[in-house]
Amino acid sequence: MIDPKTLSARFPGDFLFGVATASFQIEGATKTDGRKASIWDAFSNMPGRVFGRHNGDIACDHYNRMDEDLDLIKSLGVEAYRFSIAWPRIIPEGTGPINEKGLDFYDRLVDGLKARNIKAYATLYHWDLPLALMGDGGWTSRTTAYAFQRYAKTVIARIGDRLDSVATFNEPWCSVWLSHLYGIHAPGERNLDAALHALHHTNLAHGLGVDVVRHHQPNLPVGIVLNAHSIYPGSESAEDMAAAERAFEFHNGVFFGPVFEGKYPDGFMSALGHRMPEIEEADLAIISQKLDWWGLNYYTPMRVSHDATPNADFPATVAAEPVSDIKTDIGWEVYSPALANLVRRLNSQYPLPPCYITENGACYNMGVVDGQVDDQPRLDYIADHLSVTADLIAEGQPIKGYFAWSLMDNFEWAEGYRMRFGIVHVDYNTQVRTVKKSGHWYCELAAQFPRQEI
Ligand code: IFM
Repeated sequence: MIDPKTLSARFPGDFLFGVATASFQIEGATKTDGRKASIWDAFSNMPGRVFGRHNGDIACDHYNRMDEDLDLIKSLGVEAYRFSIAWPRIIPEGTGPINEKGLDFYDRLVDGLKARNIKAYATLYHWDLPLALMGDGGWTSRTTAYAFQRYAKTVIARIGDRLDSVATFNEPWCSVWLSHLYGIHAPGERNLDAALHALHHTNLAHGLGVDVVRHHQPNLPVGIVLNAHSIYPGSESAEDMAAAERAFEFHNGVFFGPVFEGKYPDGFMSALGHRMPEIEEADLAIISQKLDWWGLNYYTPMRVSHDATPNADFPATVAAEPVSDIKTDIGWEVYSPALANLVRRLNSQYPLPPCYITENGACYNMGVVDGQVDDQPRLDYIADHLSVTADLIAEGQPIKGYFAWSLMDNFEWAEGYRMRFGIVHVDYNTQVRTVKKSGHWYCELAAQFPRQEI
């Protein structure tokens, strides 16, 4: 086991350690204080969409247990808490009236963090789109980007003065491809044209959100959180290598390109540009405004081979076999070198600002035995990926912080509650929280920071 004190010595004294969650995954109270349905409420109530038809109605009941959860975060010794704000609490219909009670909740959350000397890292959109916006087509409609702009302005005007950092979007790859092309996440669409529309309108909404922050809180650092994929070819054949490059454009380039270079990737545009929605003249300038930081969520590599099916849509790839037999309980390959390769490639290809690892962690489902949760494989996973992170920093890669996903077990989207990522165990019957072995280990590490350099 890597000793946390030894590992801590490999990080700069101002490295930031935090824990992360997202609104729909922990809050519950989906009908309380004026909140209305999100696309995830509707999706999880449909048969066949979410394991066991689990839903977010109660989740970790964080809405009602916020103070004790903030105490829990404090007890973990971390410097920052990354959370997301639920749009359907703030503007329950997506457009229309603002719900003061929803804003009050996040006001209390941010004040509670300040009172405990914990930095507040907020995300404006972590997938809980107000259901009413589906009446206009959700993210496939350009109007949703403008609705997001107003929502962002409402949030920033109310709590922006006390945030330490804000991200516009969490993992647009999921809310675009996984939600509109692969049908796994809400709204469960499987249509490339819908996905291409969602792609551009999400990118536009990100840019409009950056505008809002720059205008209303010019000193608030703003960024975006991307689950960039570390992509490997299934073999060294020329066909598979080319497939991996196409996959890089499709899974990474369509976000990194517009946001950091002001353009969609060439190969992607040659193949699919004619099916994109209208890209108005100013759009790419809005999308590519300079950011203060970007967030990387990394869990597992992606391996692809060439798809020889005639007329297969770009990127024309199929999944290739993992190289490692080591998998977490959700079936994701554990392979930390992919994190290093990814960070190096992204920094060499794009002019990126400093990076925070805004999510990293592992799914292991062991429970409480005699008051303890022995989740050694999660501890090893986190230690291993932090060790890679320390090496990256040593070679000069600008990584400023790390947030463990997740503070506590929670609603794991299409997997419901059966898949657990927390460093704190949640008993969903009693709502008792139990810090796992990985949580105790992470606490020992995080408590060393910020370190006074002598
Ligand atoms: O639970 C999710 C989170 O909402 C976004 N990133 C990946 C996590 C694990 O799947």
